[in-house]
Amino acid sequence: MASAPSSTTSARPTDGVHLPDTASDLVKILVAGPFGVGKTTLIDSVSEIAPLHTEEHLTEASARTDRLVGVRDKSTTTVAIDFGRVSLTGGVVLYLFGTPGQERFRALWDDIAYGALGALVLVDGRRVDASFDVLGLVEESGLPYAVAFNDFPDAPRRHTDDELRAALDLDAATPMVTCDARDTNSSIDALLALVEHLAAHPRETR
Ligand SMILES: Nc1nc2c(ncn2[C@@H]2O[C@H](COP(=O)(O)OP(=O)(O)OP(=O)(O)O)[C@@H](O)[C@H]2O)c(=O)[nH]1
Ligand SMILES: [Mg+2]
Repeated sequence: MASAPSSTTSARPTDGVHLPDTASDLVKILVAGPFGVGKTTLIDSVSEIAPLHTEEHLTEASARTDRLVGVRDKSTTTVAIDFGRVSLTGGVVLYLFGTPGQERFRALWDDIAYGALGALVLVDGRRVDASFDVLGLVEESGLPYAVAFNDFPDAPRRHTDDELRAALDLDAATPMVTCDARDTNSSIDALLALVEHLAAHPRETR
């Protein structure tokens, strides 16, 4: 797996509310991925402000709509967006918008993606195919992105980087890192991999 930049380049502001005086580049980033992959967890782990969540309990009523394969222990789900903010050194501030993971929220995608400069796409190594739809959406929207494989303990380790890249049909330039969304430094490293990619491959129309 490609290694991500060191998280020591991140900076947390002091009061957890206001932007640091050094803030110069404010960037909207999507945190995308399938149902239950860890989007809410990642935003929680890095946000310097109290994150906004729109969690609701999963009920029997949604059992026939939501694919619970691989995420049977989940009791809540995001029904609109997650939102958080993290400041990096160099004046870059990321506004993180977590997308809902379920197919029935597809209609929200264009609105949530509006104005974003890039996306961090989370992939669950236990069910790689669950990420295909989201990757398709991100590519369709022309957003540069990085892929973060979330480190679930029971994920199979039998695939090489090349095999995973081939399975996801990733360009050679697309960053691919491993990540534990529960861990702040690991999550920041994944975001830094994306930011470095955005700096190296800016979108033509912004
Ligand atoms: N081991 C491990 N567990 C994780 C990781 N990321 C998330 N989890 C766990 O996976 C479960 C689901 O995480 P969520 O953050 O709710 O996933 P989500 O993508 O926001 O889910 P939806 O909004 O319903 O699509 C939680 O119990 C997390 O603690 C990870 O990187 N490693
Ligand atoms: Mg969520």
